[in-house]
Amino acid sequence: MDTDTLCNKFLGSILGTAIGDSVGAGFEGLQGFTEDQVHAVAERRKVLRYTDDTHMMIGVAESLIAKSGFDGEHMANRFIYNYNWEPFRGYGPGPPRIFAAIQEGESWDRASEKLYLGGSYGNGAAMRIAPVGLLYYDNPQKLKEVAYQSSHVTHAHILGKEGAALQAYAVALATTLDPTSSFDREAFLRKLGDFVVNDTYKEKLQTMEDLWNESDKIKIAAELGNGVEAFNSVPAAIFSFLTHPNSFEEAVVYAISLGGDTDTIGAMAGAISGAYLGMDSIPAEWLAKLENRLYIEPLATELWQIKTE
Ligand code: R7I
Ligand code: MG
Ligand code: MG
Repeated sequence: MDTDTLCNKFLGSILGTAIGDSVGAGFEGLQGFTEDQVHAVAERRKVLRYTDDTHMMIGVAESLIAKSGFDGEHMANRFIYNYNWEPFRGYGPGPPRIFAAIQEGESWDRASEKLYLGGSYGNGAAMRIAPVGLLYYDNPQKLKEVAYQSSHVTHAHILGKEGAALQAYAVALATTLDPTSSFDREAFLRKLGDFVVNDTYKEKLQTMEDLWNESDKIKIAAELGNGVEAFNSVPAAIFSFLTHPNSFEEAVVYAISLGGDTDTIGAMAGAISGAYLGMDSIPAEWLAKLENRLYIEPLATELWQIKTE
């Protein structure tokens, strides 16, 4: 792959996260709305404002860039710094409690273990993982290691980490593929199944085989999940991409129309689709309205520079 194409894919995945998040944000917690309504909201909005999903993805990217790789203490401090500036971004309940504990002296790699019983399995680690999927797109073992480590800052539960690793790997696989060749859905799904170790995720991936032609979104949400848990949202995002591989807009709008945790499922579908199709596939009128685009976009090029220098 030539380096310009790779750069376009990095941009597509980073901006795709932010677009999916900000278009989906208006529907969080809702159910039973149509794809037309999603299109209409995206068009009507003057500014597409993002939430914690993008805000934390920015933190992951900033830290990977500053350290040319993973540094847990640095990433934790970056999350805290960003949160303290903009606490209003709709964070889940866990991360702010962890940030407070670290600021009170707890070590960055222990604070998350005290949340819930054995750590959070919320989707907060998966929603922000695109930069890890991109930086290690050609090294699945390292990708898994860094996905787990970066998750651990806030999500110590194995299902939270595994969901993040699976989402990162989907971004990575999408990055490796040429979108001008025909898309092999079964091969993509098989690779995800071989990568993931946890049965909860293996079973969700298998379930997809029976859902390719299912039009009832309530049934799809019931089978794959559309909630705030990593295992109830990463599969839905992957499924949205796999059923709409050739259009960023269709993949993201479909993901959001599944309802529930719409900003997050939209963000993760956008990350995968953008990594496959590249930034040029994202509707220009959406990109033009994205809050802070001028800050977010260079993060993608800086990650690409680290990768290609
Ligand atoms: O995962 P997290 O950062 O939340 C991300 C979500 C996304 O939808 C964002 O868009 C934003 O809206 O929030 O926050 P956590 O608090 O770690 O986890 C989210 C939720 O998952 C928690 O509030 C719990 O409801 C649930 N959860 C658990 N419930 C029981 N037992 C996570 N871990 C557990 C658990 O171990
Ligand atoms: Mg959010
Ligand atoms: Mg959400």
